Amino acid sequence: MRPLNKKILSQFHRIQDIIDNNDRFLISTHINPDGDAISSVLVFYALLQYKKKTVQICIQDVVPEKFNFLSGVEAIQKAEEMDDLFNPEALVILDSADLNRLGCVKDRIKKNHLVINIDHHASNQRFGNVNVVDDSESSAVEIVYQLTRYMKMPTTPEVATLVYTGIICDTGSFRFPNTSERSLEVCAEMVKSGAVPEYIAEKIYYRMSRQTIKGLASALATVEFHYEGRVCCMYLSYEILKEAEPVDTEGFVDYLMAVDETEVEFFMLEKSPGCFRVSLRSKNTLDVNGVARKFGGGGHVRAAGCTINGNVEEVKFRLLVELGVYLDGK
Ligand SMILES: [Mn+2]
Repeated sequence: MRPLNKKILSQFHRIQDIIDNNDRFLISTHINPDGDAISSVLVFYALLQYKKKTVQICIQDVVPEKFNFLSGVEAIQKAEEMDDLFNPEALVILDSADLNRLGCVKDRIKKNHLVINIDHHASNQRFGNVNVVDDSESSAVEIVYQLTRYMKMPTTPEVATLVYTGIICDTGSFRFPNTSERSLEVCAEMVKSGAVPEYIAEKIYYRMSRQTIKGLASALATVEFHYEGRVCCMYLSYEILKEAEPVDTEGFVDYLMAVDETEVEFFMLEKSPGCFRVSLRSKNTLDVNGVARKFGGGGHVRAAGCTINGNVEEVKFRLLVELGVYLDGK
């Protein structure tokens, strides 16, 4: 294991103190949870179970079906299923740059709660009593894994599977710029500890539902190019999303990144009528975090998101105008 820097060590020490001195914990993560969010929650859950604590996990939105093979996933509750009588002493918030990212789970936080914040987003607001924020890490789960080692929890095959899953999801299977020597080393350690890459890849990438591939086809039919092909975008309308079977849109924007000679890609998902969840990607240096922040969102330099209201043409126009400023500024 890589030696931890002093600052992170002292934060880990404080987290260990909180865990040792409290019994009831609530773990949560951001809305529309992705593989890193779910894995980091479940690794922290394993850690607290190992320490014999009373734990509940609560996430605003439903966990996508493809993650149903992960150990502990059945313990995740939706916000409305939460036990109102459960009164946690400490909250563990993972992979979330600010408390608004928790959606309605934010309302559960009380002044007297101790808050542990572990994240790898540069834009993190340091809202916790303890904050472990390291944007040099590939994923939140990579940090949580280091905490488990610090606290001497054995890495079971189940935990190894969680950590490996979180890292491949956040690095786009080792394609994105956050793929580091360190994240590859951790994945090698996970394989040694019992994670099976082919099994995990099959679960994550080869189980798309019929409704999801139809949704992808609808989105791809809307592809447009702007600024001489430097920007590529598409959208998925609420009309298609509202059908009975859910469409899992995670990774849709990545299809746009496959197009040659584009610099920026964005995908507009109409979550409810007139309300678009926008995912932005940048292949080079253009800072989409800056663009997303203009609309109240955020993320990383090369991957960010925001929510914009309007009809699809208005939303697209506003994004293109903002992107134009950045494209000219290069
Ligand atoms: Mn993440």
